[in-house]
Amino acid sequence: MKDLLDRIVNATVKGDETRAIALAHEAMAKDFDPFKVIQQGYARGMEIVGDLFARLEYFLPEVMLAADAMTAALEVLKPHLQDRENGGSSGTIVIATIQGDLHDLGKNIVKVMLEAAGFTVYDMGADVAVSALIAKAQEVEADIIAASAILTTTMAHMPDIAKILAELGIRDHFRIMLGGAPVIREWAFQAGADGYGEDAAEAVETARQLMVSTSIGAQP
Ligand code: B12
Repeated sequence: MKDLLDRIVNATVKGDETRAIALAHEAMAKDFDPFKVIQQGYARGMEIVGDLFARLEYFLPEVMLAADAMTAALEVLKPHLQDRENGGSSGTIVIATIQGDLHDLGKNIVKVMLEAAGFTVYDMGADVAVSALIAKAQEVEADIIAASAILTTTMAHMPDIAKILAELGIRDHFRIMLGGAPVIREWAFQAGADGYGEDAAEAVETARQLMVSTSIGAQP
């Protein structure tokens, strides 16, 4: 499996969409765990792309190619993820990247993994106002409001979710789950979250716990 994961990381870093798709098919044909393939393959590749971008060795076009390669491969893996789960919906989640923030790759991985775990997920995309996120959650009677922030500047909008829900008198109608690269656990709970996930696997674990927890705003 290690060799295949290395090749997936490599294809993602190179932004080779054709190879990224072919490798996703190969991994499924060999019956590899699609969760591992995403986390240790494509997401790992994007981390490396992030480092290269930070070191000014990669620029926008390379980053976008890598992102497209990963997104295309996720489409191949998605049905296989769903195959492993059965039964009805585990719960309803509204997810978005917070306003001012266009980074949606991490949020998309989280969404795919949550769907694979049986959740019904309403994805509002990126750059979504907190008020719109809350309105959607009310409309679909969501159990969980999940928000992603990748910029330290946009993180600042996250506490507004709990604040506005409280002002509307509906704080106890929803669980809040926060995540994204600059968001750390302690900060998330201070911002009023009920749950946090460092990566997509933890996001799924947290969402499952939130569905059975009874207290709102509980500390970890
Ligand atoms: C790709 C990228 C872009 C792409 C985004 C494409 C897209 N569709 O997403 C583009 C080119 C558009 C872009 C633009 C910009 N970017 Co940019 N970008 C990145 C880059 C290289 C990778 C981010 C990424 O996708 N990582 C991979 C994903 C899989 O990881 P992730 O997002 O962290 O998600 C995981 C976890 O955080 C978690 N998670 C994520 N969301 C959620 C949600 C919940 C609920 C939970 C539980 C968990 C969870 O699970 C995910 C999977 O494991 C980073 C560099 C880096 N090292 O990260 C810079 C980076 C984030 N960008 C940065 C900046 C500054 C910008 C720009 C301002 C650049 C500019 N000057 O124009 C603009 C801002 C545009 C905007 N308004 O948003 C800075 C941010 C600095 C900061 N501290 O705020 C970074 C860190 C680069 C740097 N070193 O300077 N960027």
